[in-house]
Amino acid sequence: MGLEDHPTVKKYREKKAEGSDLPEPEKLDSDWLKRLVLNAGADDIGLIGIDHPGIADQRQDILEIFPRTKSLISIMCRLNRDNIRSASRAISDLEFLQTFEKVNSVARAVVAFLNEKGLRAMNSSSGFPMDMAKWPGKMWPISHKPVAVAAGLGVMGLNRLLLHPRFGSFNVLGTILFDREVSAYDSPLEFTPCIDCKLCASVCPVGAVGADGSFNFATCMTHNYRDRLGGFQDWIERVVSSKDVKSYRKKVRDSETVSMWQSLSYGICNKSSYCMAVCPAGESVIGPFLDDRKGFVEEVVKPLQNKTESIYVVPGSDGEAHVVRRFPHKTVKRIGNGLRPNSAIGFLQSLPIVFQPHQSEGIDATYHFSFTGEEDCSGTVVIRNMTIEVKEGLVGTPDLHVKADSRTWIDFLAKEKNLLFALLGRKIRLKGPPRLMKAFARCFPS
Ligand code: B12
Repeated sequence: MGLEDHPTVKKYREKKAEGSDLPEPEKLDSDWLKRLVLNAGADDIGLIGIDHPGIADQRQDILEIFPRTKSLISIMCRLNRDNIRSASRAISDLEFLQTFEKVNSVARAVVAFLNEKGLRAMNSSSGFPMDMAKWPGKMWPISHKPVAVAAGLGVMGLNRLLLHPRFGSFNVLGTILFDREVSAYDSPLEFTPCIDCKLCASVCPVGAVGADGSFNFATCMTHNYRDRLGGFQDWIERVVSSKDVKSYRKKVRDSETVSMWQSLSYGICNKSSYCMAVCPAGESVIGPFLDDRKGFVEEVVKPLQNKTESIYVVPGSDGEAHVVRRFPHKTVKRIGNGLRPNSAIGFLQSLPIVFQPHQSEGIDATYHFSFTGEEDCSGTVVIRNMTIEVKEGLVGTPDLHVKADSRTWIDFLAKEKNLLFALLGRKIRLKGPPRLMKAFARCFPS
């Protein structure tokens, strides 16, 4: 049988001759597309083109996973807010898990429909799975928030969440990529739904959300993600380093072991999402806050602030200092967060993420790093006024110059090699006062 006689090929040729039942013009009708996505179960949607400046920094990543991308559909599903506000993690996590799943199924159904109509489209996960081989770097193929902002679904608030004009922060996002332009794209919202009440900053147990607009990624992740990613890594290392059952139980309480089991078996659970829970932004959310602010704080904010619970922090981090100062009734649990670089370039890139501003108080120094051996790269780190700046190459005059064999440096960061021995063996060399090295280490506790 020749290829042209094969039943699949014959069917394809017949269908192609019939033409598609989609609206024919090259550009898809945006109203038709929006109706399709809303009917599939989304609560709101926005459309942007691949060349939108708001996603310029992730354009390459997107085209790598789907080179045909011409347009992006930003999808939003709302979360039931009383669930998210509950002090019971079980109630809140159930809502997250189901809504993440909902976004994924809506996106999947839309992609299947578009495929059926002869279009090429692809959906990425709203949360997990991610590309774990890229850990500890950017493992998510698409950053949904910037896509949603560009597509007019909302604006990022002080809590760093996308605030929808109607549903506020109570939403989960997803993105679909597809291979056609549309008749009309959306524009960003002209105002921010954030009312700058700072309740998110007041409730965050680890102080990750700063009232000044700062956000401490590592601190948020260490607590929230105790039962996943780097938190799981730390747990495994506790298991391995325990010499017997008794010593394991000293490190990990029974409730923590079963919590890990739940996250692994049922679905990912969070230790906090309080910054979302207390947010009064959004037309359909703001009422109770405006009508009785004190009552709102009593009902929604106080139970989360007053809750007695374990808070997971890296020793010496801003998070630890925050719990001790602001929430002395909560129990500090000192852990590792698994955020250790596996390359010299990764080390330089990760610094802004793991930087602990308050630990850097009083430091005003420029550091040069020159790596040789397996990797040949260099970078400049400026720590000043409790901020950090990382530049490629050696820029300006350093107060301390660190020259290191890249492998030795990575092993040292992973606590597998001793600094003193590395200095004696000249695998790591310092030019400048060693106290600056100590000061540097203080800013990046691990
Ligand atoms: C990484 C991530 C996190 C990180 C960093 C959070 C952040 N604000 O960026 C952590 C672990 C802290 C986190 C926590 C939470 N997250 Co989250 N998270 C993501 C993820 C995967 C990408 C975030 C992102 O795009 N950031 C914004 C852009 C602008 O940042 P970026 O340039 O990509 O990278 C920056 C950071 O991400 C960071 N970074 C870069 N590389 C790495 C590597 C690591 C390991 C870390 C920690 C950080 C980091 O530094 C960069 C420079 O600023 C998205 C899912 C997705 N695929 O988009 C969900 C997402 C942002 N998260 C979401 C949610 C719900 C949460 C939590 C509420 C979960 C919970 N219950 O605890 C908290 C809220 C914390 C908060 N207030 O922001 C929702 C937000 C929905 C909304 N309304 O905005 C999203 C969109 C998932 C979804 N599908 O809906 N999250």
